[in-house]
Amino acid sequence: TLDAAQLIEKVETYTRSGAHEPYRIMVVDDSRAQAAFMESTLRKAGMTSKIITDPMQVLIALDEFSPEIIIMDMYMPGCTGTELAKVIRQQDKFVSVPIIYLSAEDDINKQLHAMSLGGDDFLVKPINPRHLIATIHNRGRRARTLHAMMIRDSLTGLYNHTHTLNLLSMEINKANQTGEPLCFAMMDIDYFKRINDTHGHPVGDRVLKSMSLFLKQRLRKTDHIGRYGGEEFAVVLPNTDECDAKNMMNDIRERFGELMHPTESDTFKVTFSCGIAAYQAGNTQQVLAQKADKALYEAKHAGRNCVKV
Ligand code: GH3
Ligand code: MG
Ligand code: MG
Ligand code: MG
Repeated sequence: TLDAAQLIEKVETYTRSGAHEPYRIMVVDDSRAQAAFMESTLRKAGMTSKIITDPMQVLIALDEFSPEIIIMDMYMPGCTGTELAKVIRQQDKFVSVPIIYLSAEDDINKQLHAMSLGGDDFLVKPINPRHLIATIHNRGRRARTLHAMMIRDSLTGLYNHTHTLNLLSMEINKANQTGEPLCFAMMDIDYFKRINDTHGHPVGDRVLKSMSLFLKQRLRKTDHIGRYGGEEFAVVLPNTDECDAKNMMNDIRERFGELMHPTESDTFKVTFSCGIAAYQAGNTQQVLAQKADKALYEAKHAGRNCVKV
């Protein structure tokens, strides 16, 4: 039998992947010469860039590229950088993305005005490449830390409720494009209140950690694992049909049930129940979550420690 304590040791080291991925920078500038300079400067610094010379393309590019930082020219045909910043800030998911103005505008009043309308920095052209890269590094590091905190649950390091649903909605869009199957599974630990009551809250917390690490180890890199509520977990399973999802979750359920969870003086076992919803064309993320919740309810009523579709 496996020891849950050994699992928990590793939970800390299992945190965010992608911490060293290159920054994704979107550059909005109508000047092709400036765009080319930016592209090569960012590439030399090991960053990934998306150059937009037509401001009308910004909104589409935002969704596709999902930048971590936006570098914005001030004067472009058809609109100004501040107008674009305003539109970008209206979208929830881009509220916290740093916007750095890079413009030849040297009037301090205009610079401050631009910053008051949603900009984070104002750099003046021509810019020393090292100055530019240092600014991006500082902004990027902080933006990444904040973003990681916003989307994760602090006890387990899994995605939080909101982000799990965002990922589900993203995978629904993908499934619509590719025609691949998609499943959403919800899990709830059985008699968890009794575990807390018998062994204490800290032991309950350790069970939650071992469950989350267990899921991370057993599921694929492409699956998204979330802590959906107190002792509820949810997983988004792309490219997985109902039958595969059921087999996968049943296997995980059985193996998790074999883990020995330690107390100061003893060990005990824990099980969970699981409900699975298979995506059908037209299902929204709310509908899919409701279907999984209903299946989970059936699993509980069937006596717990089982998987229902
Ligand atoms: P069932 O088999 O029907 O799911 O029963 P249950 O006892 O698991 O369900 P119930 O919803 O009654 O209890 C859930 C408990 O989970 C109650 C709450 O105190 C506990 N809980 C919620 N969040 C945490 C947490 O972060 N840590 C710990 N230790 N306990 C938590
Ligand atoms: Mg310009
Ligand atoms: Mg519950
Ligand atoms: Mg429960």
